[in-house]
Amino acid sequence: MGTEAGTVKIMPNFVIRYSDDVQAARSRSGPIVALESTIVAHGLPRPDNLRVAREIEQVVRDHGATPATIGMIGGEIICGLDDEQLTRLATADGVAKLSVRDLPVAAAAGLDGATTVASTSAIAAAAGIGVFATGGLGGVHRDAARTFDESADLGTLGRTRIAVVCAGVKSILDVPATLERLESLGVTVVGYRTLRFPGFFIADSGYAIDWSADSPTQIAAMIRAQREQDVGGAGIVVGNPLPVESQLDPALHDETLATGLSLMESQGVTGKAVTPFLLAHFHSSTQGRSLAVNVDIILRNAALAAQIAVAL
Ligand code: PSU
Ligand code: MN
Repeated sequence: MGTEAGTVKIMPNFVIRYSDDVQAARSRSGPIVALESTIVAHGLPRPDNLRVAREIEQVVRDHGATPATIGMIGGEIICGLDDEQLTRLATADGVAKLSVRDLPVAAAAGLDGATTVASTSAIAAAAGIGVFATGGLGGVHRDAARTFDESADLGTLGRTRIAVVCAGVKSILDVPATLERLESLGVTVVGYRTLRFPGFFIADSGYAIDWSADSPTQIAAMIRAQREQDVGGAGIVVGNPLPVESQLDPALHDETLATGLSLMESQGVTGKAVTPFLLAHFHSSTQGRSLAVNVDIILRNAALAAQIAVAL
């Protein structure tokens, strides 16, 4: 990384840096909800991304919790991005997509970066934050038997104590294979008022799960039980489905996914570019419908996550 002429390069500090708000909430053991920044930098199109990032935080506040949006600024892990930092990640070009394995490299290079479900979970757990809200988890991709493409979100949740409120895994993925991997990795999966695994853009993925919870209090009890039992170190996935009337039209969904997958193949898109590519394809080819659904998903998850954090 070059340093611009005339600017003084300050050596970044590699410990997690907390905003005043988040630090105050941590000191009084107040309710905090972790939020990721990849959804802002790479998952949602501009200029909606910045507006939505602010709305997510506001929903958390409206439900009585402190939002802690996590990301990297100039090599420092920030827990509780301020508005200027959030704007920087939402609008700057070249913001890196950072999974857990990228954090040390990006820090040493002094980069700006957005954190995924994997890295946000790991950082939140290290910060003592128990609840995290996102849109949809990463998982096993549809051609994983050939490509081995499985999101690091899964492995990280297999070893990180965090409750992640999500609308299941992204519907661009192989849902049954992802559910199998979550089971192998020992990740708890609970439906919020449902025994069907949510399907992200679609209310029901078509697959059943073993457990459901009826209230934020019940989910908070599960989190507390895990801490007090102290015999498991994995994540708790809380699947919060969209109401059917709010989902993306399933026919439009399947058609858009099919064209997206074939474009991806013909353009040779691989690795960490796959998920942003497919989401961008949805957002650009559904006249804003998938975007509206995606925003709805995130805001609903932020509200439930805040209720759980308050109940804890
Ligand atoms: N949920 C969304 N939009 C997103 C993501 C989740 O509604 O953009 C991001 C999360 O950061 C998740 C990442 O961790 O997509 C998965 O990327 P990959 O498949 O490369 O692991
Ligand atoms: Mn991948």
